[in-house]
Amino acid sequence: MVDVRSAASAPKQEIRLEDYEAPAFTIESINLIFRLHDDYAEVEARSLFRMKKGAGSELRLDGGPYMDLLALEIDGSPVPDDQFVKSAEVLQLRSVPEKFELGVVTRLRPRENTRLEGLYFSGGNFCTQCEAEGFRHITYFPDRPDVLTRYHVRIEADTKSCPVLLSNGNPGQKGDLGDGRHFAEWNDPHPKPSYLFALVAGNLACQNDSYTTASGRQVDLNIYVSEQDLDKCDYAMQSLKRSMAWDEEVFGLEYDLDVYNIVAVSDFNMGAMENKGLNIFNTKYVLASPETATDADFDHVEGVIGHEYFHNWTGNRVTCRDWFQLSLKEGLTVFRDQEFSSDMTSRAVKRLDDVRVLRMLQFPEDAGPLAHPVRPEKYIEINNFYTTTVYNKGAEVIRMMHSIIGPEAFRKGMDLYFERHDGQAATCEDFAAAMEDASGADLKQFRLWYSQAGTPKVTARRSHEGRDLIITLEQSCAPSPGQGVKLPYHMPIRLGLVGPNGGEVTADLEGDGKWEDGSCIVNLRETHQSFRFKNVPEGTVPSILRGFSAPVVLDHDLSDDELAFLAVQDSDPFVRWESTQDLYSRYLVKQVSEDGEGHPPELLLQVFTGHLADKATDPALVAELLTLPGEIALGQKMESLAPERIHTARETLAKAFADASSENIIDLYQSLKAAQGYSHEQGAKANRRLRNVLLNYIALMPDGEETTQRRYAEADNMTDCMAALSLISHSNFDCRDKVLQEFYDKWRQNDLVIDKWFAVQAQSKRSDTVSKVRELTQHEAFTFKNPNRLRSLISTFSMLNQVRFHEKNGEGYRFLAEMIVRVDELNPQTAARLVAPLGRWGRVDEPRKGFMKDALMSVLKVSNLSDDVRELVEKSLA
Ligand code: B3K
Ligand code: ZN
Repeated sequence: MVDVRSAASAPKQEIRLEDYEAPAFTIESINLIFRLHDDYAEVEARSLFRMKKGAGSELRLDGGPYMDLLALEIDGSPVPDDQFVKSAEVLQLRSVPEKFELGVVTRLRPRENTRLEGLYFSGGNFCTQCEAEGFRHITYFPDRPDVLTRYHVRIEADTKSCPVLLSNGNPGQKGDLGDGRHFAEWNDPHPKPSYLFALVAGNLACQNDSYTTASGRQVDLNIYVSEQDLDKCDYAMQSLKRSMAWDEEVFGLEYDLDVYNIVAVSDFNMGAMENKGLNIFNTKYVLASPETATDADFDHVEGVIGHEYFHNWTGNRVTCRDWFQLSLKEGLTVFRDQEFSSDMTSRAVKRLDDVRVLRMLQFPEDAGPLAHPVRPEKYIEINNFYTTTVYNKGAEVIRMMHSIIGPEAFRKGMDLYFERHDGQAATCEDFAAAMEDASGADLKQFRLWYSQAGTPKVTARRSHEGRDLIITLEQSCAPSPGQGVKLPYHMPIRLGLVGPNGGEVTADLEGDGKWEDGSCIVNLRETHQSFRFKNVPEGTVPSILRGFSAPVVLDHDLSDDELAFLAVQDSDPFVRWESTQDLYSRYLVKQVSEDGEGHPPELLLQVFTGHLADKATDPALVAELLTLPGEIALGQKMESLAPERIHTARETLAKAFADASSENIIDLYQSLKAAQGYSHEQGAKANRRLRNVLLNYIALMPDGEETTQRRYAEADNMTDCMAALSLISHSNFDCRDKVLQEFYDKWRQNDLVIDKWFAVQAQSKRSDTVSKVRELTQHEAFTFKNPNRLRSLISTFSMLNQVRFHEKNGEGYRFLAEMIVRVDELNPQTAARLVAPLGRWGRVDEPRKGFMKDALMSVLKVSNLSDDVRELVEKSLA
């Protein structure tokens, strides 16, 4: 095993936004020749450089420690040794002409590349990952997003082992080279930064289709996968076509090449990569069949296919000037994929899912030692900034602009942004300016969302004057690392007024805001600001933060009865859900702090049974209304985390609901049984979602084991199978071990399903989980080399299983620390992604706090730690 860290050099220096300097050279074009061999690859790069006016004649190129430099030439002549200096990361040429062709030949070892960045080997195929700084591990080059050039690529490889040769752009010549080798050429007419370069060579099967764009251009669509997965690409292909049509319809954006290629590989650090014309995907987000993928998996495939496709405009045609601007493409593209999925499925349920993810992952990041603004100001390792703040909070920032200026102005703003910046590397400021210019709105204060970290808190209080209702909003934001004092944000708060009979009330507003589709969007800009609604009927209840219109923590003064009223009556699905959750949470938090065991109040049971009987609402939403707040969400509502007590209180309430409503639950469960067998239609998916939520309660009833086991045995799709398996995995049912073993034996050939098998055990609430998870790292199917496998066991355990990760003896923390060190030897990027849960020590009491810090310290003591892990561990301890 090669320890990738031993090749690394001195620790990297911090990079700062304020130090940005434009590049000194432009590059007209690059010709790349890849000569791929079984055990090495040779890369010849010829680029036409042109010095910018006033720039010095020194040329600095980025490089990496894992490649050999075989040749360096200027205009065809070797550069003498005394004319350049090469360190592990930089190649510096002392003096170059104003215009010249730079020739660089490097030798790489893709098979030894376990970091999965640059050129590597996965499942028998060569593939690349260049974002953010992987191209420098292929050749010496100005590897920065503001250097755009035209790529011509030629790939030469063995005909038998690599029949498929792909790169960006449109296909060019191909042919035989003799000696069992062949070649293919690719030309990308669109100038692009190096992070969008891609290459794939291997033995892959292909599903083809085609799409005709609005202006009549025919595009060949290809999805490349390994032969045995060819039957699982239909959904990805349909999703791609839906994405293409959606972007034309909603944003007037068409695809711009003759081919769109997608390749699925099993070893991948993230979900997927938007390389121009050649997306490379984690198999997890391409392959889906009802037998092997859950409904949620199908949704993720559609979302990620959409996301990468939408990057073609937001990311590729307009790219980022520097990596501090990452949210320019990621926040915007997440917003676009969320909107796409909302249009394809249920907008209400999609919003709940997105808010849940934001709260579960981004809020803790924003409240902890790794908090950073949507546009960070400094970093050591940029890969550590592909965070939920940059992505998901970044998307919320775009969504707020959309709310403030309205959908029409937003579309105009997008048009203007493309008109101004197509073909350029832009900044978040450019985007905000386009929105401002298109709408006439003043977004000066709004820009604080880009520069200030932390989740603001908004307090809403009511008062009455005669028949007028006055809502006073107050905002604050706690300090975060490097930011002691925060200025007030400009945030759109969407409000509604629900009259005593449940109808929407529209009242004249005194204050900064406007009514739109039954809701009023008010602009909160001050620390303390009031909004007067005139002449409001008595008994009207305000519905605040409809659609979760701003990423804040809301504190309101609604009574339990008012929450129960909104839970049933509000026209806004988000507030219905939120009110229900608030009601359940209030009770649970009280139970935890008082260690209470009493029966839940009648009001809670009424709300629960009311939702059970609701036939007018989408069953997928009803499923959410019947789901208790998760343990992590409950933990966030407490000063100091009490993991076991939260777990017990939640289980106790679930059992009380199950006991009190057993008949209704069973009746509804039976009535939802699919008459016609499996279908992937929205209605069928919604019914499955509801049915599986009900199964959670049924599992707690006297015949729970039998029903759950039957559900497992009769499942004709992976959604139902996993719902039952997850309950079995939590349980002490006699069948538990046998069922888990059977599942493994049945699916051992399918990596993505085996990932689920690991995850379902990592999530188990049983008291033996930590030791089981540790044991599973010794299982024949476990490997430290595959990021999906690592995430399914280690991240699932440490990020989703609150009660077991925070085991009082500190075993969960020590286990995670050991894993971080093990993974770092092979793959620093993935290792760094494991660190965050250990940084949450501020949330727990002793002895946990001490154990968490000890675990972090133990990582820091390891010699040769990667910059990736070191940066996050040091920050986590600060
Ligand atoms: N842009 C890539 C992420 C690259 C991560 C590099 N560490 C995928 C995406 O967001 O679409
Ligand atoms: Zn993205």
